[in-house]
Amino acid sequence: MNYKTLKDFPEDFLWGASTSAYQVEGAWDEDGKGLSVQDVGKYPEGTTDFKVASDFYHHYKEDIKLFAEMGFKAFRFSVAWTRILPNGIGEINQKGIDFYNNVINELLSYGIEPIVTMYHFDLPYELEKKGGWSNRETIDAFENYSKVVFESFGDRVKYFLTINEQNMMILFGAILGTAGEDGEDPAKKLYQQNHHMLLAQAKAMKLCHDMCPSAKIGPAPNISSVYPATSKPEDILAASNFSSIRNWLYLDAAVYGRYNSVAWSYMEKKGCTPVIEDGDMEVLKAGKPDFIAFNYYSTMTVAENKEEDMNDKSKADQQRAFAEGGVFKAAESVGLPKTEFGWPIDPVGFRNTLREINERYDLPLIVTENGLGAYDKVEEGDIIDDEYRIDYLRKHIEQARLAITDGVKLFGYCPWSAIDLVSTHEGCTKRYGFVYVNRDEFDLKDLKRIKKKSFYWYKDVISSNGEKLE
Ligand code: BGP
Repeated sequence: MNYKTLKDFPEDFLWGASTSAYQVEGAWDEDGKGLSVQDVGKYPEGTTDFKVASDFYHHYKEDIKLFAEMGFKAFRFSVAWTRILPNGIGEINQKGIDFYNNVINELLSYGIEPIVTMYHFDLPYELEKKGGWSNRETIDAFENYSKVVFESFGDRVKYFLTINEQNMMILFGAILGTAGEDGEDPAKKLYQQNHHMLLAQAKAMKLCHDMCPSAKIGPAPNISSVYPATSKPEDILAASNFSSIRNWLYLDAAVYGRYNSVAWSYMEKKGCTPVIEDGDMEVLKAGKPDFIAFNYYSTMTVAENKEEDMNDKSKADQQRAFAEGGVFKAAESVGLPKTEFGWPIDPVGFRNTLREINERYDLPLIVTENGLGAYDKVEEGDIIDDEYRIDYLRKHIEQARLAITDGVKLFGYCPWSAIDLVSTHEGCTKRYGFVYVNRDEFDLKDLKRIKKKSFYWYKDVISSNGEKLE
């Protein structure tokens, strides 16, 4: 739909950007921090580990100053569970609490709203050794950890996110380093883990409402509209299958406290339905989100897959679909350009996705990731001309405004990432930030911060409340 006049971004719109603890902090074993699954993982050849990352742990003041200079209204970051509970459960590490208190207080001193993700791919290794999310005790461990988070930070934090991209951990855990040491688990185990995470999330949402009545909480999955490769009814059905399995399984459970019926039938077909114990569904229903946070990078395109044994995940990741026998298979998108890393670029798909979520759930929405991974170059005079990133973000912000005009209750936009950090599986030279961090995969150099062209551009976007995009 075209409009003659567009609605404005709301006046208190949360312009900001995002990071996650293990991808940005470094200080992997400092000040009492315990090991997470990311610290013991195997890293793809040619890519760095997460030991130093962007060293935000030691640079947070300098970095937050840069965020303030850009005019951020919000900063979305995650708490490393192992920094405050080194073993996942048990003794609290005061130094970890102190670090996040410092970060939160520093943000607030500039009037930047902290948006806190409680768990972003970094399960404590001590819990993983006891079975990780396959073990029901991890639900209690997460509830206990949530309690510590709410007790420690709930007096100042108004927005909490439960679990980052639970859907991606279930679909691509081996790639994201969250699947444990033996690589990908069988589907039966994965969907049991999924059930446990859903319960943990529901308990945390309930606890947040009980303990911090003025705070709001929501899930943070990766959501992408799924397109059929053609208008053939069979392709449309395949797209609906994949969307239920990839998107709605997670949001239906978070918002309505029930399993999506197509996703459930898929699990039945594969023989991987989870064991649901007495009282579980009541727990799911009792946890209600105040809003939906979601990460959007691109849409997915799929086609009918008639062959039962046509399963292929070899080229798949967060934004590249795969093939499931008799359910769907990845197809080429029509006419969409791709990033250097092969992810389709689809700003209109962003509007589609916003509208779809709005129609299904009718809740306020915040975008907690969106962005372009690229090999940035530093030219003479410390110039980083990342016009391609500006172009990507500009087109997505334009579509966000159209979605607001469509009636979507969007209250914030936090692209990925505030500063350069280490990608989940493609190293630190796949950069996303507004601020360049001077390091290579294996040469830490001086970790100097350099403002990219997009830094100045985003500053203008924010100060004009989304009016000035050129
Ligand atoms: C999301 C994750 C982030 C982030 C981003 C970019 O899936 O929530 O942690 O890294 O994708 O992906 P990548 O790092 O694989 O390029």
